[in-house]
Amino acid sequence: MRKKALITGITGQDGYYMALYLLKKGYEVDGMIRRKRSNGEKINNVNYVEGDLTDFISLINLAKNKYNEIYNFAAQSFVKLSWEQPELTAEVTGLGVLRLLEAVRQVSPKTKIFQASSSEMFGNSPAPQNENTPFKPRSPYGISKLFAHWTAINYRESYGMHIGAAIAFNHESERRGEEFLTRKITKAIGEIKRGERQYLELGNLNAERDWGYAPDYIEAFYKILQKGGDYVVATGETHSVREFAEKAFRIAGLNYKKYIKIDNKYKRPAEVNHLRGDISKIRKELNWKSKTTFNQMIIKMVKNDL
Ligand code: NAP
Ligand code: G4F
Repeated sequence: MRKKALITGITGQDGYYMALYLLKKGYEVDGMIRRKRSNGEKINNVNYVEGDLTDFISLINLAKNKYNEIYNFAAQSFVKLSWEQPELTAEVTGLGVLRLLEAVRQVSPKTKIFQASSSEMFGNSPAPQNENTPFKPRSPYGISKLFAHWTAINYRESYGMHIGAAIAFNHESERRGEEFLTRKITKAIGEIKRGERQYLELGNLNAERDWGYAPDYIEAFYKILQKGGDYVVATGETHSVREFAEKAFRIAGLNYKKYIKIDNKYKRPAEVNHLRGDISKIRKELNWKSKTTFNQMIIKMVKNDL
């Protein structure tokens, strides 16, 4: 019989790639959306179902489908917004996961669950960060993700539920939301090249991230769900915001210094300065490492937006 999976956050970057990955493997895929819209983008062969992480009843009703696997990508995932909407972020990104786990526990406790945890939970804990690094979140988003992460561990330990969590470092792609740094830059480069804008405003150019390519990470997420447990998913390399901008503009034949202006409104009340993942555990236990290099990823993203 075909396995049946539910993907929450199907309209986001990771939900999209996960749907394609599971369909290719022969799964029946349900995608949870907040409300059916006639003009929303649809992925062929995905069955769209309504639900919201803030609404327990909808989650109970979905759990009644007794999925083999649930991939939870739904979240208020934009760190900067989490200072402006801390309560909503805690409600969706934190408590939403508790609601989902509790619904599954009550109705379909054998369903295997994947939780998208985040390297933002590490805050400024020294790099390289691995599964044993202390969590010191510095944003309402990081705090909410940490609540969700500990709740996932607690449901695993208390009720024996099968739960896999990726402590995922930043991952980007041509489908990355336009508010996030990398896509904001590649989109602006396309606009500058077409003469639609003159410059780009950014915040802190000194922050450093371990940026990977989202489609590579989907395979890791699948493996993590099958095995259960907590795994760092990263590349092991770090680069600054300035370096990303410099390379991306250079690929388009431009000098970034001529186009970037600093606007303090894009700076955060507290920054995570340096993220670099230690992927020893996932490499050893799940035989996974990312394939696409930093340069290859930037080239794909820039070309897509030109
Ligand atoms: P994304 O593009 O921002 O997608 C977020 C998804 O969550 C959207 O489909 C959104 O649906 C949905 N959502 C928001 N509020 C919801 C609610 N109340 N109920 C149900 N769905 C809701 O995020 P992403 O980059 O694909 O990331 C996927 C997951 O991984 C997120 O949980 C994120 O926090 C986590 N993560 C991402 C990264 C990364 O670098 N990408 C790294 C670590 C962890 P709408 O279209 O309706 O808004
Ligand atoms: O692209 P960002 O907004 O991603 P951030 O905050 O690292 O969060 C992403 O990765 C997390 C994993 O660590 C996920 F959990 C989370 O859901 C999300 O996907 O910002 C990257 C860096 C930051 O240091 C930010 O301060 O870029 C810096 N930055 C500088 N100027 C900017 C800007 N970020 C944005 N979005 N916009 C700017 O103008």
